[in-house]
Amino acid sequence: MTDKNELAQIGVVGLAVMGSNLARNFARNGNTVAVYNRSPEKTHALIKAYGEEGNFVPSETIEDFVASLERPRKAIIMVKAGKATDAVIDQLAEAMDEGDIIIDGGNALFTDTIRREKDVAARGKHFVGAGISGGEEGALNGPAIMPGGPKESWETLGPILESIAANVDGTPCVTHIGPDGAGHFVKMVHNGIEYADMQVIGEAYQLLRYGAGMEPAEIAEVFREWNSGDLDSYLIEITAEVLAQKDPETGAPLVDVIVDAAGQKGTGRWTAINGLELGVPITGIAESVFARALSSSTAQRTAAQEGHLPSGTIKKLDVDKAEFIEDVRRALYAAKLIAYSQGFDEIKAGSEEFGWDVDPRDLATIWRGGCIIRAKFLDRIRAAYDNNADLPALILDPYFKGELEDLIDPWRRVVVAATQLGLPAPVFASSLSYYDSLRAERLPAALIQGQRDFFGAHTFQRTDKPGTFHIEWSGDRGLTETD
Ligand code: NBP
Repeated sequence: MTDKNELAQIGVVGLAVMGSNLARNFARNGNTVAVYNRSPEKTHALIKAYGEEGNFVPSETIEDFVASLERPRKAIIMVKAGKATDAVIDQLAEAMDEGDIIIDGGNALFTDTIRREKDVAARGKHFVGAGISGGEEGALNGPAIMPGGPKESWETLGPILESIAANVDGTPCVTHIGPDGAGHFVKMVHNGIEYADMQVIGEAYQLLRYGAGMEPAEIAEVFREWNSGDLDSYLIEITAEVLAQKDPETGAPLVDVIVDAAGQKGTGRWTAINGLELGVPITGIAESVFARALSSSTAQRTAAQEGHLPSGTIKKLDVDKAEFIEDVRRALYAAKLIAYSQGFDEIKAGSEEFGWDVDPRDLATIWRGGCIIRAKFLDRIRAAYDNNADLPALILDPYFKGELEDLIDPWRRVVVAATQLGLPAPVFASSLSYYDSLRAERLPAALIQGQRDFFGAHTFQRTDKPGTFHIEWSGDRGLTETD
């Protein structure tokens, strides 16, 4: 139904797949929705196909669109991230009045959101950068939403966003994350964790397929079974679906006809870059981004295969298949746990750096539904932060520590097996090194400090007394204390 005289509670600008699904979600949940797209064809197509789903108010100019909103006006931008977002923000800020709210629901880089919030605030309007996860399906049926921006905007926006968000046990998967860029920041880290989660699933598949010699359909059954235990999650569920799928053209397993070069749109890369900038060791996420880059390094991969790079001695799997499958499950669980632990470390560091006061419990709560990394496991993460909001690392929570008792040996066995089988397992292996580094009483960083002092007089600290020291390497090699 459309009614040009009715004022809308919310508006959506940008009616490609995400925007039109989000607009339908608002309408289906009883909200009157103003809709506008730069090229009017998309607006017409939406109304023609889905106009009966609820109350839509279509406009062909941004001025009409703004005029069709009730005050304070609330408009969500769902256009291509980058310049298009800036252009639409400018148009909306021009046409809107003081106190109106502009929401960017695209995948913006959080530093852009910080800049935009300042600019829009200087023009007397509110700006909310909101991370939206769940893809097309989530936008239509209930995404997880991570809004940042001023707290007052949340008071106005909260009920309407709650009406369309996913819902788990009566709790909507949306809450105010923190000021300015906090929402887009946590959405970025969510996507980084998603990269790692997908990669560890991929590594488990690779080991079962080429280590244990299992066929995709058989592995699909294993994933189905895993989905009923600790690993119960959307990504494990869809993995079973993908592995069970046959290519409609050839009848071969679909996974065998898909080119093994993984794409990326950039949010995983941003997470890794930000981890480097903040000095947070998010090794699982960074390795996952590199693993995708390596998969797409076609020229090097071809040359390496044609050039027959030596493999060394490759062993065959010499353990019972059922035991190996269970070991792989546990290694996957352990590596996934590390990825989440590191992701939450990055959120904590970002929150401190930018003064956002993000509560990790909020994320563990809202990520339980709607988003791509939704998993039963998030209930455990929430409980961990409920027990201790200042956990130094998620893996130090008593429950997860207890889980690691059962995971650590299988995890070590799987990394050894992958090495002996000559199969890549970058996140399984690097996460284990991260874990052992955290546990190690002494790290080779002491030697690195010695090297740095040798070539650059960078000084070092001693284990036995306070102060800053230097060795006169090119002189008498005596110890001097520096200021
Ligand atoms: P796209 O990212 O493909 O963007 C297409 C939309 O942007 C169209 O409505 C287009 O209008 C509009 N647009 C462009 Br391009 N330049 C514009 C400009 N200068 N002024 C006004 N409008 C402009 O759409 P999408 O895949 O629906 O994604 C929307 C946002 O949601 C993106 O930021 C994306 O990163 C994010 N997101 C997507 C997913 C997903 O699964 N696809 C998930 C989560 C978040 P036109 O019709 O006139 O060309």
